[in-house]
Amino acid sequence: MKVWILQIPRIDNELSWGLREAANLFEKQNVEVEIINFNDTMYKNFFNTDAWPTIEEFGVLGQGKEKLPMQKIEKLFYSAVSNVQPDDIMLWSIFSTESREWFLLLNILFKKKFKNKIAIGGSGCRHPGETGLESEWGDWLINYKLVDTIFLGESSKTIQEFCQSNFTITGKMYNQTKQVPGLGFLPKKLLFKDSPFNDPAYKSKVCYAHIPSSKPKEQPAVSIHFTQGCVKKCTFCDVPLSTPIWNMKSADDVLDEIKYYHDLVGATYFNFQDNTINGSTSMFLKFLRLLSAWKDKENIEIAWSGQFACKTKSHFSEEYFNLLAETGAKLAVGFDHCSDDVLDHMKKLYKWDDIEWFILKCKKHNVDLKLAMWIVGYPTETEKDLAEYNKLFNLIESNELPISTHQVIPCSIIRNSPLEKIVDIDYRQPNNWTKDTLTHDVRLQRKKWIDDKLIALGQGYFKYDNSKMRNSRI
Ligand code: B12
Ligand code: SF4
Repeated sequence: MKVWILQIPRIDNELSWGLREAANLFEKQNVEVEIINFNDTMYKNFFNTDAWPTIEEFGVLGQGKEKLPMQKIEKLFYSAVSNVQPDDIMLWSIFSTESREWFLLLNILFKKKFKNKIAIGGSGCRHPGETGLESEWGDWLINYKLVDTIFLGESSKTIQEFCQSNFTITGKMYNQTKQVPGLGFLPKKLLFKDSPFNDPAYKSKVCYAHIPSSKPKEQPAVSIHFTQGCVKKCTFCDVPLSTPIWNMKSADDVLDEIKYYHDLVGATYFNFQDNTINGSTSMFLKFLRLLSAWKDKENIEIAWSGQFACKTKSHFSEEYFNLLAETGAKLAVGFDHCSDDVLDHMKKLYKWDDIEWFILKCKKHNVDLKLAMWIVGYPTETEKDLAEYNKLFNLIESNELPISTHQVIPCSIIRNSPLEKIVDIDYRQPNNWTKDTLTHDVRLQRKKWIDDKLIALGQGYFKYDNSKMRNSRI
């Protein structure tokens, strides 16, 4: 008996890190695993062909109406799964709900010819989080017998339980452990599963926020977990709902994992897949000190990237900024707004003054702000609040900022979040919510105003060629 994990098509051509972790968790239970990278197959066969725009749009929520080159896709798919045996288990990796149309299509093709048990898991299977769609989606899949088992969210315990039940558990499985679970320390063979797909046109198309652009070709982008959940409860965010318990590993444990990957494959670039890597200021500072001392001892250049929280000035020291720069930090920061009233309502716990100070400190110390994220159309955002974005534009005009890319995201309303109570929303069309005069169209106009300004100011933009992809959750 074998477990097959299939990577369904997604926006980029990378194999998801969670899928590798899942494969490793099965192997730890002595289950034989094989990965089918069907995403890569799609890229290799269709990228830069006439069919590509249709294929690229197909996975976007609500847009799967175009005609796909079905005959060729079917042929490629049946060839990819041709070695699956009747008693094997098929697992589908759903990285984000954006790819659910792909899941449905491939699952239906699979069901036509095979009778195997099917389970799904990945970050697109969360509980309850987002707009609540995941959970409902899960119920729907189970009702229509499209899947037998669903792994919602973090799966270190549930995969183990599933194996120990001899793969008989059905329905939705969910856990969030109180400690950071035993993830990571992946074997070498799982690190080099990256796509060999190497089209220069593709490279110029995608701007990675999480992957250092200077990564040497032969090195894998190694990912590491430091934390789970978040210390804050910002009103617009799904993390407090989908991963309510905050955990952080010790700085020493994380350094051990870094050393492990350095010894194993010479890795010097590390992506942290956390929601907030610096939730605990003291633990994170300890980590930076250890990391800096280690790279000095080894006499190597390193770089790392992660989602980093802006905080009030008192959380940062000169030493902190020096360490960020020395260890090659590439930070993705959700500053989220320029209006203090909106920041207060969001429960961000800092003000514009702190944001400005933080950005200028990064400039002074040469800390790379790889991505700055901004929210537009927050339910309480007035015209006056919106105009506060001029403070950002003025800052950009009078300084050369260390921000490589910006991303402006219209606010979405997470089910069961505090925002749900103050807007009019029908979750069958969750992006179409209103709050008085703040309609979908108004939010899009406001986004366009900020987008245009940033582009006119020559700012880098987090952009896929098909920018609809980035807007699909508006
Ligand atoms: C890194 C990241 C990215 C990177 C991915 C880089 C890469 N090559 O992998 C980039 C920037 C490209 C990206 C893009 C997007 N992302 Co993103 N991303 C993340 C982030 C920060 C980390 C994901 C990760 O690797 N975690 C570490 C792994 C180990 O955890 P995991 O994936 O959850 O895996 C565990 C379990 O899920 C399970 N598991 C995983 N796979 C499988 C498979 C099977 C079969 C089983 C049984 C179990 C299993 O086991 C693992 C161990 O417990 C998460 C937020 C977060 N902190 O998790 C958002 C997140 C996954 N992204 C999200 C979204 C929405 C997107 C975009 C759609 C954004 C957009 N509108 O463009 C795109 C879509 C990309 C796509 N579909 O192709 C959402 C997904 C929400 C949802 N339910 O759909 C998340 C959760 C953030 C959020 N809260 O909004 N993203
Ligand atoms: S700090 Fe970031 S991850 Fe944490 S709740 Fe706020 S938005 Fe979400």
